[in-house]
Amino acid sequence: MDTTQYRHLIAGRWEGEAGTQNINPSDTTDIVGMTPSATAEEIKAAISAADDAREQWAQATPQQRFEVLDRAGAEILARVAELGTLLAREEGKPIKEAIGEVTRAGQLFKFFAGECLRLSGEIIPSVRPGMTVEIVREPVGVVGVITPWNFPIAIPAWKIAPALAWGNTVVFKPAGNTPGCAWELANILTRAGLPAGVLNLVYGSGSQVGAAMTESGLVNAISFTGSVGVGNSVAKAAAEHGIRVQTEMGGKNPMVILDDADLELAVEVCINGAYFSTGQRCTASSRLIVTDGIHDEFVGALEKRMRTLTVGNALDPQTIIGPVVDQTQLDQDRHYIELAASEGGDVIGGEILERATTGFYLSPALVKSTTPDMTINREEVFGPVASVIRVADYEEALSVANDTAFGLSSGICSTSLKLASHFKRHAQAGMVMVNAPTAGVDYHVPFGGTKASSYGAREQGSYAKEFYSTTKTIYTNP
Ligand code: UN1
Repeated sequence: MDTTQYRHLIAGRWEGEAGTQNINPSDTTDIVGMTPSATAEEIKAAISAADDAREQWAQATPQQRFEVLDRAGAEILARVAELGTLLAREEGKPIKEAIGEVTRAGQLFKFFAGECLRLSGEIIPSVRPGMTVEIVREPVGVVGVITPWNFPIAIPAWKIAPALAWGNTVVFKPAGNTPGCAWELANILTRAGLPAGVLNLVYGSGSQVGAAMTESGLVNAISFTGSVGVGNSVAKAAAEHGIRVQTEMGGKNPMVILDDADLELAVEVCINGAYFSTGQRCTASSRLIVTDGIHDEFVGALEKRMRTLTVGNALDPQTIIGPVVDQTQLDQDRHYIELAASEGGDVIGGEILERATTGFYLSPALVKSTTPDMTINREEVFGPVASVIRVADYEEALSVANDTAFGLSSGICSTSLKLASHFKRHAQAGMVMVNAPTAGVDYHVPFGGTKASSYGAREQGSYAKEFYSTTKTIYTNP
């Protein structure tokens, strides 16, 4: 298969010498592409280009912005199979899920294209005679977009599309593991007619690009998705420089299974939430909290279903669970699995597997008989690993579900309207799922969490304007 030479996109020009290999985690002999790493000058040039393009894009008409985003969405949707193959190849997401993610990216561009036409303000009578007050929304300015490898096209889409829709310019720093999707996206937006400098793409070290963004004096907002450690340091640096910031970080998402749950549905919900996308989702269900009466039957059925999950090459249509993204992540997954066993958990699966091609294959792991204080129930693994906590009743389930530093997504499987309704109100999370997996969200509604999971305004849907625009209040005395 092809090896693509990626380049930075700075002020409309493709630049940089390709240096690092982009390796296929399903087959480490397959080099997907070669990625450059930005020098300090290149990062500076990208930020300046975004600053230079600010005024032009801020003044573009809603129609001009709509057309660019709509065309980009159309191209993504027309190429879902091809882009899905690239995504599967560079990230290891099984092809069907990869195509699903690319489709979501196309839909996000279409949604935010529509948002360009829905920009509105308010006119309010002043408390002073004769005076009128207008409240209008304006772009924030230059937005730094820092994205992770686990959703290499959907997350860039849900940050870049609203940034552009509300008239901002962008400096985009994608994750090192997934440069290919970022490269395609930058090409698509360029072909869609985005003026030079409105989107700038730089590859390189996260800490170097992040520091350049916060210290440049030209970046007005940063949207970050990634680990808790990096997210918190980005937020801190942004605050020190008066930069608006939004961070989406980890999860330790609970899925509560009550005695009255539909067993078959609960098993499917947990299989999907815990293991799809190889568990590499901040929304993954990693703590399965199960009440006493259904515990044994549920765990037995889940184990049986786990054994049917085919682990293999992401490009093989039979694969349900792809490889882990790289060796570092595989080591982290194995570390947590071993730690869970040493702390008294009963581990099923979680073994390194060999396949026809050399890759980072790990069988899904279930850690039974755990207690809420074990490390496996406190820290995010970010792999195909879930644990089971047995509880007496709904009250205990709710309290265990909320007993975490995180608060992204929280789920319950129950046929009781009363208990599910109580859970919806009392789950400490930004998103609550009833009889549905904690992961896998719609593209047109707010996304984000509470506690250590998220900081700043929500992403996605119309609510994204709270981050990507700012209000101006205008008083007129005619
Ligand atoms: C989803 O569950 O559909 O990094 C999306 C993540 C999240 C996205 C999850 N920001 O896993």
